[in-house]
Formats: sequence, C-alpha cells, structure tokens
Amino acid sequence: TPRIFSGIQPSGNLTLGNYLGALKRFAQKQDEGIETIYCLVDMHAITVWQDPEALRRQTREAAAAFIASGVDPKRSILFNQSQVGAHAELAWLFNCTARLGWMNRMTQFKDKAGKNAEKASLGLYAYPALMAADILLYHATMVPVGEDQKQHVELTRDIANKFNHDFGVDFFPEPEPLIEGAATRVMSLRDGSKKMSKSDPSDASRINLTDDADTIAKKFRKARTDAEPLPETVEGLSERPEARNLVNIYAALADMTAAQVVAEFAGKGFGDFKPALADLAVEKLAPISTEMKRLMDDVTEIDRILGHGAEQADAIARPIVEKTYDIMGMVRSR
Ligand code: AQP
Repeated sequence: TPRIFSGIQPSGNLTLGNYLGALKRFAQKQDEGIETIYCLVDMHAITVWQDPEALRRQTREAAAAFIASGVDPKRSILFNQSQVGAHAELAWLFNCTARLGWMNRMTQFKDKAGKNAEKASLGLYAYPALMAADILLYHATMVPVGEDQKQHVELTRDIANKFNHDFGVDFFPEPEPLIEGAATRVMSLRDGSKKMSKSDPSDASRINLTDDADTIAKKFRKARTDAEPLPETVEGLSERPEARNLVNIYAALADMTAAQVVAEFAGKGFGDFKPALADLAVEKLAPISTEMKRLMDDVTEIDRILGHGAEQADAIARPIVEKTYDIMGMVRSR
C-alpha cells in the first residue's frame, strides 16, 4: 500500500517556498486518502547551530504551519523526529551502509558547508543517511519534496537497494520522489538563480508565512525583475528567471498552469502583475498566518498533538528497526 513520508526542518520561519513546495502538497496528498506521515525534523535542524529556545519555538511554529495549511492530525501522523528514537537508530545502521563516495556527491552539503567544510559538523555530512532512515523507517513509497531534495531521495533508494543486496533480503522499498506542480523550486525574490530559503540572510529574498499583508505587498513590489512586459507564451520566459519565478508562484497559488497565467497577463507590465500577485498571496496566506497565531497562543495543544503523533509513528517504526537489527545479526533478547 502506498505510504507518504515527508519532513521540514524547524530551522527558522517557514517560507512561501516551503508552503508551495511542501506544505500545500502535504495537505493535498492527505485529502487524496493516502496514508501520510509528516515530521518536523529537529535532528536535521541541529546539523547547524540552533539556539535551544529558538528551536523549541520554531518546532511548535512549524507544527502550527502544518495544521494551518490543512494537515489534519486526525488524518495524518504529525510529530517531531527526536521523540521517536528509531530515527537515530536506523540512521546509525545506514551510516554503515552508505559509502563515503556517495556522500561526497551531495550538492546540499557543498552548498551549506561552503568554503570551510572542515568546520562543518559531522551531522551535516551524514544528513542524507538520517533522511534515508526517516523515510525507510516507515517503508514509505512516496516522498513529496521540492526539486532541491531529489538527490537525497535518490540516495535513499541507493541505501535501500544496497541494504537489500548486502543481506539478501527484500526488506526496504525504493521510494519515489514526488516533485509536482508549478512551484517545485521557488526562487529568491532578490536573485533568480538562488532558491528561496528560510536561512537566507536577506529577509527581502523571501515571503515568510508569518509576514503581514503590507510586508508581502512590499516584498513583491521590490522583487527583482526585468523591464519587459509579460510574454504571450511560457516559452518567452525561458531566459527570464525572475519573471518566470513570479509567474510560477502565481500559478501555484491560484492552482493554474504557468501557461494559463501568461495567457491572462500577456502584454501587461510588472506594474500590473506584481500587485495582482501580492493580492493573491495575501488572500491565500493571511488565513494561514492567522490560524498559526491562534495555535501558538496555547502551545499545550500543539505539544499534545506532537506527542500523540510520536506514539503513532513509533508504533510503525519500532518493529521495522527491530527487524533491521535482526537482519544484520544483532541479538534481540528482551
Ligand atoms: N524554494 C523552495 N521551493 C520549493 N520547495 C522548497 N522547499 C524548501 N525550499 C523550497 C521544500 O520544503 C521542504 C522542507 O525543506 P527543509 O526545511 O527541510 O529544508 P530545505 O530544503 O533546506 O529548505 P530551506 O528553506 O532552504 O531551509 P534552510 O534554509 O534551513 O536550509 C522540502 O521538501 C523542500 O524541498
């Protein structure tokens, strides 16, 4: 049976990129009646420094963002990773399956470690093995992610395949990345060649889910663009990354295709398009930020949801990690 697993790092304010690339689709998958498991991956977040108080707040805020985006804790399992110890356990077993050469090819490590890779944490380097554990711990078959995570899901398949081959079993499925929709890679509003990211030092580069209407309008108004009007067809966007990004954001927010958006705005300049985009973004995001604020007023409810989700997740994960130890020859006698 198909089962979906995906996660988000509670490492800062969630962005419009996280919403369109992940949260909005998480809710859609749940509504399609597929079994869905969603995780706030706090153990991934600490691969770079996190202030403890900030991490606690961001984890609860990210949980609020899931719920406000339509993930229903009654129909999806929603929890934070560190409350289910099996993630760390299976990650260690996969550290012994994955090869250094595979890790060396991961572009996210290179991007995040930057020039001074000697100073990066060992955890940042091993991140993809923990992500493989997150997914395979539930025998998940589908992983909705943005374009940037495709390489990690492919590595997960390699780990599953090598494990099965090494031990002569058919135990771990090879999961598929689900990269769908008009906004699989939302770009920075300041630089059309960089992805929109919650850790970008420039706040103007992104729309945060908690931004108010004026801030959203201002950020879109100041978004970098060229001076041409919108083209007649999407092909006309191919050499215009900033314009294409804004069209894709509009399309994803409105549940349209980029071609439909271009057809509607053909010949109009950004003086017309940007305010329309800002209005649409405010219309879609304002209810989410209002609901997030309400949920954050009393975090006991969020904590209860995460605790209950962790129990549900553990009930699936525990037998799978136990079976993995057994396959590898570790004595199980308690
Ligand atoms: N710009 C984006 N466009 C589309 N999808 C995106 N995602 C992130 N940014 C974009 C998707 O959101 C999910 C969760 O990502 P994450 O928080 O685990 O880590 P990330 O991909 O590293 O995201 P950020 O915002 O760039 O975080 P930081 O700055 O902390 O590294 C994933 O499905 C991702 O594809």
